[in-house]
Amino acid sequence: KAIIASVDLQSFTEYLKGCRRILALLGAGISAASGLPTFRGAGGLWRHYDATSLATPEAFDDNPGLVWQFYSYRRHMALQAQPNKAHYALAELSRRNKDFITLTQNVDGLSQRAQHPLEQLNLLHGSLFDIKCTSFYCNYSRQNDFTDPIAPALDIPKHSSLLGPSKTDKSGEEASNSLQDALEDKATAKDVDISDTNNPIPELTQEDLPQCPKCNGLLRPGVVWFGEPLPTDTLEKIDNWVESAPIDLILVIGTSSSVYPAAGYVDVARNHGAKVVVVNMEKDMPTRGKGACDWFFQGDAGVIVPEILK
Ligand code: BJW
Ligand code: ZN
Repeated sequence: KAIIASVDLQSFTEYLKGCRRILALLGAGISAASGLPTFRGAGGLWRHYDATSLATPEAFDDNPGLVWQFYSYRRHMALQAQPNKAHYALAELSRRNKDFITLTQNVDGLSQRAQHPLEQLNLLHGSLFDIKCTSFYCNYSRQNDFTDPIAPALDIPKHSSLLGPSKTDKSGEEASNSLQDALEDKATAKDVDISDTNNPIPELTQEDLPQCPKCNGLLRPGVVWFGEPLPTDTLEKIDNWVESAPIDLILVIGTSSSVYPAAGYVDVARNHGAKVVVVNMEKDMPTRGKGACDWFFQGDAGVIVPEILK
């Protein structure tokens, strides 16, 4: 249950009224209300694996089949999930205020599906629905590929007794990658128990995995793994925005603020004059602990964010 002290809310909304240049930094916690697991803490396990240990180039080199199954599962879950009131409230704020930009670490596509204006949405860690080739000399990539599963061998329902038959099980039906088709799939996020280890993880070979139409090489998810650079054009765009005038406010929503350079934007904003508001389920946040935030609202972002942006 959300706890909002009315004095805090009042002083925050008073300040917000005078704000023009606002930044939001989003993390996995904003999508928790949509039923998607976070990375750290409870829910940060996929089968026996720590989610962050699979989000590395080394894990993919080592066992692309395993890492693809993890991402195929994440794609499936994200497609079954719906944006929540926090995604919609931020989308609405962006429509009202063209001096507001959002930096999201999330790859789940929920802000986009809440109609967040895209020119004000910066994807720091890529997207589950972008795909790119791993071959050194090949620059193949594609965006907004909602095919689920992305390859027949990655059909999670086939390997899990916990899900009903998927659309692709219907013989003779052509694979489609439209978002609408993916959303019509009947299974729901609740149907999958990620801690369930009864179904062994199948060992897949390269032929089972998504292949590049240009060079037959192995494709990979277009997300940013540890040790990889964030998209340069996105970082430049943010830099230009940050440097162009003082910042009034940064909203830090549902992130452990433990991954850089994303977490560093809190200090960047503060150094450009911003006040800091943190929305998090847990009160022992790094940004909070350092005594460095001006308002802290503890609780579910899905409840708090629409409330404080009203
Ligand atoms: C709720 C809630 C509810 C729950 N309501 N709240 C030392 C110092 C500085 C940097 C480094 C360092 N050592 C290594 C580095 C670099 C490294 C890094 O930061 N490591 C740290 C772990 C220390 N960073 C990188 O490697 C980055 N690249 C880089 O630095 O490149 C440099 C370079 C330059 C030039 C050439 C080459 C390299 C890349 C980082 C990529 C991170 N990728 C991932 C995976 C993305 C794909 C995928 O999704 O699978 O991004 S890891 C994972 O963590 C994911 C997330 O976006 C990211 C952040 O996690 P997030 O969103 O904060 O989630 P959680 O789970 O941590 O927190 C959720 C929060 O929500 C919690 O606080 C809950 O309480 C809260 N919550 N329910 C509100 N209902
Ligand atoms: Zn290729």
